[in-house]
Amino acid sequence: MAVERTFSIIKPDATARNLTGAINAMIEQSGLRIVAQKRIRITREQAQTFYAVHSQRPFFGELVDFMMSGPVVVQVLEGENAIARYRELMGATDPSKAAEGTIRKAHAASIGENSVHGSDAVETAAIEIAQFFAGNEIVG
Ligand code: RTP
Ligand code: MG
Repeated sequence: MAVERTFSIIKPDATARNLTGAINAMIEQSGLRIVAQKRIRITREQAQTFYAVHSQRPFFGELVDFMMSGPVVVQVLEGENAIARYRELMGATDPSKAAEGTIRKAHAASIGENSVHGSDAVETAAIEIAQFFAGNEIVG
């Protein structure tokens, strides 16, 4: 299996509740390695670009406003099969449908405010990492 990198965001609902460390502990306990991390405020333009795939969905405006509503922690996670493993650790988009032991089951408030983002494919992971990190900010 290939060593991959995936892009993660600890979203504003989680930073507001001081959960960065709790979520990072779940990430590290799963065996994934945090190889880059910074706490930032996302601009409207960054949020719109990041979620452009959802621009025609009814929740797009709400999603962009939410992502700007407080600090986020952007991260690069590394490990074998990291993209699928992190999606599994995050749990379903709707926390009421997320499995026991997942980040969203443990911490997420609602389908909109669901605590974490993770890339869904190799191509999107590369694009998302490049949107927020320079190569020399990632230390594997
Ligand atoms: P993400 O992209 O953030 O990792 O989440 P995901 O793949 O599990 O879900 P996706 O379908 O890509 O949706 C992106 C984000 O949009 C918000 N959302 N709100 N109100 C709603 O019905 C609704 N549906 C999605 C969530 O924040 C979701 O994570
Ligand atoms: Mg998604």
